Amino acid sequence: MKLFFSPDQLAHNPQKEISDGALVDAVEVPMRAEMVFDALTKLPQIDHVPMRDLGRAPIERVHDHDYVSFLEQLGELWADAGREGEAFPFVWPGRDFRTDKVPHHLDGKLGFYSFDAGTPLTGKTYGAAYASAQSALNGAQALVQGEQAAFALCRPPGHHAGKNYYGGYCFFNNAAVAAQYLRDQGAARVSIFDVDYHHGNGTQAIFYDRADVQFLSVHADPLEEYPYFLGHADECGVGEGEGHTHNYPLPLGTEAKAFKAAIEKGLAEIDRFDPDYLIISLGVDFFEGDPISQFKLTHADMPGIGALLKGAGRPTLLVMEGGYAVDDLGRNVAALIDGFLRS
Ligand code: SP5
Ligand code: ZN
Repeated sequence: MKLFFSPDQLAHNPQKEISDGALVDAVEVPMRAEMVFDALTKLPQIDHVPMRDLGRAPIERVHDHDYVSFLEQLGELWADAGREGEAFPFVWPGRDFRTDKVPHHLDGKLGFYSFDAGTPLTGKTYGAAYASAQSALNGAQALVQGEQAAFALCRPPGHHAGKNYYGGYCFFNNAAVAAQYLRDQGAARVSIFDVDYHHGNGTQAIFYDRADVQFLSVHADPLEEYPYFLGHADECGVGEGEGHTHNYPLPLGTEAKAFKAAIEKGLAEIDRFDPDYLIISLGVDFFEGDPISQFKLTHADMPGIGALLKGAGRPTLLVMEGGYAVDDLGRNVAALIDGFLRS
């Protein structure tokens, strides 16, 4: 299985994030990717291959041009404002506010293009997020060229990012960019199965009114867990997209049995949709040792999850999303991928 990853993705190196009302050490750090890379490249079936730059155009098939440019210019805007460290928004267009004008002031722009204050943004973020999206695009290209499976070691992650907003440690929606690329290369239908502890709100929003990209997500109940405002079971799509979004919220404390039962429900829907390609937004923050999550899957459960996902029987792109138990991250992802490859 081809593995796509660029060292440029490590440039986003935030020191702090806002969590539990305090400025604390960031959890979405470059070391995450290094741990996964080291563990995956030890598997004999894994082949780390060089990347091609497929450009900014496929990213802008999903994200608004002005949003992409804002991220590109953030470092300069932040320095011009005489500020240091990570940028954080603090004011958003809440209910009754206008969103038809982009503010000129940096604090207005930060609020306009984000949905949380938990995502540190720096002058190096754009380059890393761009490279992360290129990993996903290269993985999608490998499928078009006939590979049955590919792994895009995306970091920063993507599934919380919408077409014109960042949040949840995500800037470009790597899985969505890959799905749109596959459509543009001639695929009729693509499924995105989001198997991360958190709901993939950005991916859902991007494809909510579309019949060509099916979105499914297993995740912690949004009444109890981030991102709180999306991911309920009654969100099924709208217009042409009606019936093409499927959410499986699960209670805090969920163990492997219930988690796998939810995945099986999703797999049955994927079979009905009959996609040309499957993209798995994979975050191993469902692990019991994850510092910000509350599911109870063990290291021993990982191969079974991989085997279950392989059972979809489609050309599959795995796109890395969350997972913050850094010391266990590499071996958890490798165990899951080993289960995928063996079955
Ligand atoms: C890609 C991804 O997994 N993003 C997750 C973003 C979660 N951000 C909010 C984290 C809130 C953590 N609160 C629990 C802290 C435990 N002390
Ligand atoms: Zn997550």
